Amino acid sequence: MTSLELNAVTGLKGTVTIPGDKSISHRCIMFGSIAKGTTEVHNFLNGADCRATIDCFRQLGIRIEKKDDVILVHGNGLHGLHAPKTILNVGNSGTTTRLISGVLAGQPFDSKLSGDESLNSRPMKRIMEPLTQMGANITSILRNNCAPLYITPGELHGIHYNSPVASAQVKSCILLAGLYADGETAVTEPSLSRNHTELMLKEFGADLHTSHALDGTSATVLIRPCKELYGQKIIVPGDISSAAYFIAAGLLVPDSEILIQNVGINQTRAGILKVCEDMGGDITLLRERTEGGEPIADILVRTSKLKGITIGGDIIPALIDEIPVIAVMAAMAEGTTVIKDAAELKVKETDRIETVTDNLAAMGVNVTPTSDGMIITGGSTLHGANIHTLLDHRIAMAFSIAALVADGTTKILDSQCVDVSYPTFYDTFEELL
Ligand code: SPQ
Repeated sequence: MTSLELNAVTGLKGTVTIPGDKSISHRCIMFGSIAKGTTEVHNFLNGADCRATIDCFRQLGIRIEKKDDVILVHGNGLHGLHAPKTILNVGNSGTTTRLISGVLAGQPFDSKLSGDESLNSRPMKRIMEPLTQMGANITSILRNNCAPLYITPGELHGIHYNSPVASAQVKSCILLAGLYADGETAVTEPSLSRNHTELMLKEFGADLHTSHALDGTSATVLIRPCKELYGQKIIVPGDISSAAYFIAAGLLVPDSEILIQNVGINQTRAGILKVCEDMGGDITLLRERTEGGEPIADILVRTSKLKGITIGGDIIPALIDEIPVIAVMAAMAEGTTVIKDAAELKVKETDRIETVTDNLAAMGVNVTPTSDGMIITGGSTLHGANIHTLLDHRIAMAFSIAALVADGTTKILDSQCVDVSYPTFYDTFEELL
C-alpha cells in the first residue's frame, strides 16, 4: 500500500494526452473475442480493470496479444468461446462483471466469476433479473445478489426490459445476451446512458437500433440475433473521465492553461463539459473531429472563477463518474452546488456520496450528503487532510486535484488504486509542473 503527499501549486501549463477510454477498451476486448477474425485495438487502456477483461477472455480460450502498442484480439466467432478451467477473476471491475455475464449466459458451458471485496459487494440483481427473464441460469453463490456468480447453460429468449436505472452496464449485459437469444431483445432505460455498446456493436455487424421517446424521457435499444460479428480496427479515444481531473486542475489552480489532447466527447459522456460551462469555466473545444464513430476534440482549459449550480436529471448518467471531481470544483466555487438524482453513486467502487462528502468535510468544506447526492457550500479555503480513498480510483484522483488548491499537505492514502483506470495519472501530472 502506498500513500502520496501533495501540496498546493500554481501555474499548471502544458499539453497532456489522456490514455484510452476505459469503457471502450473493455468493449474492444469483449466484442473482438466473440467476433470472427482479428480486432486491432490502438490506444487501449492498460489499466487494471481492462487487464481483468483480457485475462477473463484468455481464460475463455481467446488469443489476445500485444504487438508494439497495439492489442490484437483473435476472435473465435459468436460460438467460439471455451469453458474456463478456473473461476474468472473480474478484479475491481463492474463493467467486466456485468457485460461478461451477458455473454456467459448464452454459452453451452458453466462458468463462475468473482472479484475483489468492493466488486463482490456491488449489486448484481440488476443483471440477474433481466437475464433470468430471458431464460438464463445465473445465481449469486452467497445468495446475497452479489458476485461470486454462477452461470450455467440456458435457452435465451428475446424480452423487452424496462430498466429501472439508466445503466450502460445493465443495458450492455442484456444486449450481449440478446445476441444469443431466439428473437428480438429490447431495453428501455429512463434516460440514455453511455452508448458505446450500441455504436460499437453496429460497427462489428450487429443488427441494432436505438429509438428515443418523443418526449425525450427514455431511450430504447433493440437487437436481433445475427450469425456473426466481424473483427474491426479501433482507435480508442482518450477517456473524458480521466481528462476530467485535468479539466478541474486547469480551472482551479491559479494561473493555469492546459491543452488536453484527443478526448472522446461522445454526448452520453460529456456532461462535465456542460457543467463546467454552467459554472463559468473557461473551456474551449479545438479540432473537433470524428474517429471510428466517436466524436473527439482537444480541450483547452484556463483558470476560472467558478460559481455553484444545481446538477440533476437526465445529465447525471453523462457525468456519473465525474461527480467526485465536480464536487471538488463545487467546493472551490462561489455559492452553493446541489447534486441530485445521483443515487447510483452509492453502488460504485465505494459509496461515492459517502466517500466524497467525508473527504470534503475532512478538508474543511461545508457539505451535506443527501439520499441522492450532496449539497456543497463553496468558497471556503480547503485544508490539507488525510484522504481515505478506500481503494476507489476516482476518489484518489479527485482529491489529488483538491490537494493542489488546499493549504498544508494532503495525504492520499492507497494512491496506487489509480491503476484501475489511469496507471500513469501522477506522471501526467508531473508533466504540468
Ligand atoms: O466498471 P466500473 O467498476 O463500474 O467503473 C465505473 C468507474 O468509475 O470507472 C463505475 F464505478 O464506471 C462505469 C460507469 O459508472 C463504467 C460503465 C461502462 O463502461 O459501461 C458504466 C457506468 O456504470 P453504470 O452502472 O451506470 O452502467
